[in-house]
Amino acid sequence: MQPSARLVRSLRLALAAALLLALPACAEQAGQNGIGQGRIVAIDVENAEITLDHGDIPGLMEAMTMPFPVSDPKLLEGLQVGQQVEFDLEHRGGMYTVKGIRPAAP
Ligand SMILES: [Cu+2]
Repeated sequence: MQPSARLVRSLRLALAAALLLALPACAEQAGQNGIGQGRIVAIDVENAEITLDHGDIPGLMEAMTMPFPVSDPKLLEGLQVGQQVEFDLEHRGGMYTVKGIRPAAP
């Protein structure tokens, strides 16, 4: 084997090893989603926030009353304090965000 061919071969091996090592760093942690049910305690359109007295959301959190940021303040239009709702919750990077909300089926 000529020296140049050997060099090319070891460079290829080094490149392949570097690509393999770089792969796990590219995998971004995916968000977790859940659907919750509860009652509206407060609505804050200005701060795009809703406070919900919600039941257990399997895999995300137990029952409690807490404020949630909403992804779009328009989601709060037409909702009323005291209303029973169903909502879509996303958990990503330690943050809980309401991505959708609708009156609960009677
Ligand atoms: Cu909660």
